[in-house]
Amino acid sequence: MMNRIARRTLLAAALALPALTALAAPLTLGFSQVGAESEWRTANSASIKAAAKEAGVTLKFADAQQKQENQVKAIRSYIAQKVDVIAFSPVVESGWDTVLKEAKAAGIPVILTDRAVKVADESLYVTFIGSDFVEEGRKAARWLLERAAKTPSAALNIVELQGTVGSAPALDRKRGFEEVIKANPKLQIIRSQSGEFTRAKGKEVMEAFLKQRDKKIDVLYAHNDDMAIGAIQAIEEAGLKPGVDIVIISIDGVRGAFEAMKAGKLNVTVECNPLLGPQLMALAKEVVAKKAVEKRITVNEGVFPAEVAAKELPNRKY
Ligand code: GYE
Repeated sequence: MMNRIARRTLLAAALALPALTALAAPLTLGFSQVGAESEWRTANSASIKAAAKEAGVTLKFADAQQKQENQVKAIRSYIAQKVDVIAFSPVVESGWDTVLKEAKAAGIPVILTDRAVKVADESLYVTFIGSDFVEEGRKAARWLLERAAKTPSAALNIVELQGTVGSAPALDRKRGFEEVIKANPKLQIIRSQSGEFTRAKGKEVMEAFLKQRDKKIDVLYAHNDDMAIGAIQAIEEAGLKPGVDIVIISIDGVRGAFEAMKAGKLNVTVECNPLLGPQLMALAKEVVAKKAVEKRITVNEGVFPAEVAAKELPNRKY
């Protein structure tokens, strides 16, 4: 017959078993991606998928095709599937309160990646990992201020291609840029419209800007490289030299931008790092293990003018 100690040990082991299995079971992460609108986004999705594999995380991944309703649907389905943690890159800033309350009620933690949300109750998400978009806008404008200081006589009419309407990067990149250009009254934004972060739309809107001949366009500020690349085509088709006749500033720092800079068609790109996968997986594990994490995790980024493009291109990872 088993003695009391042996019985207790057995009992303790049996009780611990479910906990152990839970520990050993791979963590399931439900991720709702914005879409596939840009080179940045493609690199971001690839990073998340590769990092999940590497970290042994079971990833459920849905592409929302730039539609908030698709993201809400994906998040609801992750709740129904009882995933361990939900992460998403919100296409726009507002309108998330209801679905995030549902996740909270289900006890599923939420991590924001890349883009922020505006919610009344900040406890609806655990943490946000991504870039400081206002600072990116400021960096773009500082580069222009310095350049303008070298040609003091020039009037500098700027056209702006904004990102997706209502998205954090579009709102913040506009705000940061406007804040800094105020220092020089010659820098004026004469037209500003959304190019939805895509090449096709960037080209289309730039064509429309070029057709309005009331004022000369000196500078293009594009909220991402893809729209700048689309606009470069429009500028060339209009018989002008991009990077020379019109100074072009954009954001992201994707390979396509470095190639355009090497060809002398783009003047500067402000880096925005899409390789968030490894950090996201580490965070997801910590959050599921109920460890305390920072509410806001930012990414370190640089500014790359055309002069360094050829040297930097081989080092680029996206
Ligand atoms: O700059 C743009 C993409 O949210 C930082 O989204 C991201 C932006 C990026 O479509 O290219």
